[in-house]
Amino acid sequence: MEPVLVELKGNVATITLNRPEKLNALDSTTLRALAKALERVTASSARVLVLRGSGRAFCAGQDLEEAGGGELDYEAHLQLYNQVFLKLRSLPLPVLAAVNGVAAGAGMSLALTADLRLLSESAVFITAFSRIGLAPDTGMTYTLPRLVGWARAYELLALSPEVNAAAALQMGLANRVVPDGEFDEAVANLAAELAAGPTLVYALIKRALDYSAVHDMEQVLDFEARLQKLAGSSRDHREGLAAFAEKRPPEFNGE
Ligand code: LHQ
Repeated sequence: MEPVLVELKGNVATITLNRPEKLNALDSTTLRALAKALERVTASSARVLVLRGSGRAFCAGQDLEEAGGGELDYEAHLQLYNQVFLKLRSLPLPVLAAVNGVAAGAGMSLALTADLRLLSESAVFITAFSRIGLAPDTGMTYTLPRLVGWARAYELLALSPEVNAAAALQMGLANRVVPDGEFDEAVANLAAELAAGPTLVYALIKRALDYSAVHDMEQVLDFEARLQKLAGSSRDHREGLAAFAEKRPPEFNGE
């Protein structure tokens, strides 16, 4: 069975982690397949990427059987993760994590690396690292405090509680929560809405937010001005202005 599935339908790409019997845990083979899947999506004409898990989980993080023997060199192994997660973060197209079930450890990091998180009511986040005597990795110390603040991030990392969907929404880990029975439709609708948007601007929003996380206000203002020069010369900006003048909805194509 393929550990990672890629579907390209219209301008929506979907990558599905596909090891349901292991709650889509990540081993080296799956991570390499995920890297290839991201390359395929990059080379496609997709304008949005949906990430999800097959079966009842989103992703249970590092495959603990692969980690278990003590032979795995964690520092080297994390280079593989880091390449994949950085690639994901630097994708120009918007990335929607469709969190259909539990997301633990690196699986939670994967969801937090996405731009948006849509959760089913039965989804659960667990940082998990401290439960097995590990420090956080896979970008969790970058993404988590930026989403929930330092004090909550520390608590979630230290005590590793199960955060249900309602709590995730309340603390800013989730953008939206929908009943399980409405999940697939809600994912499809949000993906379609994003794919019909000014996707070049979405790429610039992501770059600007990541830049602002580690630069001061003067640098941020300069960076915004540079990005606005790009957006200002885009076809979608011309279309947005024309649509406003003609009192009609804009038709964006991401150019
Ligand atoms: C699994 C896993 C799993 C293998 C469930 N592996 N089989 C990066 C790189 C370098 C170093 C290490 O760390 C990292 C980052 C990390 O991700 S560290 C964190 C790793 N993940 C975890 O510690 C989570 C482990 N899993 C769990 O705590 C539970 O399975 C959760 C809470 C996710 C779900 O619990 P349940 O719903 O009760 O399901 P279950 O535990 O019964 O799991 C179902 C099956 O999936 C079971 O197999 P079995 O053959 O007994 O049916 C589990 O062994 C397997 N599975 N997670 N990470």
